[in-house]
Amino acid sequence: GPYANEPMRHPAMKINSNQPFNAEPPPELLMETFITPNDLFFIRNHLPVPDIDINQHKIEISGIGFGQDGISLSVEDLKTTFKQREVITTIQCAGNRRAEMSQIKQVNGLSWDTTALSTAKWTGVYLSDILAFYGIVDEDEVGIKHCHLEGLDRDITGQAYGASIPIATALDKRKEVLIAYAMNDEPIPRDHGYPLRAIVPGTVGARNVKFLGRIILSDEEYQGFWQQKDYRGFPPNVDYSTQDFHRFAGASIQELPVQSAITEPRTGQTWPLEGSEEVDVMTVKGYAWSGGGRNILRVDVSLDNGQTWQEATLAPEATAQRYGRAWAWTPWTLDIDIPDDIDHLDVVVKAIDSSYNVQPDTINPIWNMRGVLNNAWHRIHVPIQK
Ligand code: MTE
Ligand code: MO
Repeated sequence: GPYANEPMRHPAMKINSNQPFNAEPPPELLMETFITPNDLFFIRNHLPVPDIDINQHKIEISGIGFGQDGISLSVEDLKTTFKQREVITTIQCAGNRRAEMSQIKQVNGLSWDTTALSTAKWTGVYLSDILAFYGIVDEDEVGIKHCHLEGLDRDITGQAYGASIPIATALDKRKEVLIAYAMNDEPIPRDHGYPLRAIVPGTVGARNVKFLGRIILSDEEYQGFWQQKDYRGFPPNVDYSTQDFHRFAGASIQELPVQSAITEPRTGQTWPLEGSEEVDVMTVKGYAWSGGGRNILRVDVSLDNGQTWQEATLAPEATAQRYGRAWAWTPWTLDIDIPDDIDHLDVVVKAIDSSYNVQPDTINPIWNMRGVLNNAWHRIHVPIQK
């Protein structure tokens, strides 16, 4: 069948669906390193993984500005014609933390926990360099509005996975949109887009198109299912019982909102007291991240549902990121003194980004039937064992 030729996967990955393959890494393993090892990078496939011969592969570029026939470039052409660039980005799925949203009211989609995101160093060429080479530098002049990115993975009807990004994002050098051929200094693994992948820093996972086959410049958005019917926000009052619910689909998701989560300890996991120390300490760890390159300014942790807050320590690799181009996440950690005579701790985290955007304190006001964009304060419940 169509899934007979899937790649090998790391046995520690927590599988959300087998065909197509979807899995997230255990949180403790994910947060061990700033850059995620390739075999622990979360996997989100909508379709079987295609098997592409890098020596035969050519990426086609067409549409407005590319004449009747367009052009095609081999991987070798990309490497020899354009300057090599490196970008470290966190890719986050729109459905990260969907499982929590379902606890409020059932939503539809893969039940991701807190780790449908990972970070890698990508090597490739800027899409803006390629477009400039062919004379396309100003979208207003030629009437281009969207840049389509289409994969080579297809469903049984022949429909490919595809998406689009605003042309302003594609043309802006400072957005660093990449056509990548390497992930952490290795050829991109099949699950993550071999041989070529679009990397759109600061933008939702869904637009980081893997197995990239075609780029089309257009005056309209990509017309495929995952651009038009999915990866859009719905208002909280609309659900599948709403008549003609597709009418309420909002704009396609592009840059993501500010996010944070606790990865250690896990909710429900009992914390054993050492007893020998004067004060028992619990080390809490997690990540924060924001879309659009917005830096994380601060991560706040509360033990009393937000009455009082303590400031977490941010990872130096994260705080060293340039202003407005913080594509990678901000790992953080905080040592908490465990008060005497308690049998549990409820820990809450929230982050603030460089636009002073904050996270909503509860899920209710952002609940949506597709379970996307959950960035409410993350809360864990930790039983304390005396
Ligand atoms: N590109 C193709 N061609 N096919 C896909 O199924 N999934 C998208 C995106 N690009 C997808 C794709 C989604 S929804 C996400 S979250 C990311 O890839 C996941 O990237 P990863 O599997 O490398 O983590
Ligand atoms: Mo996704």
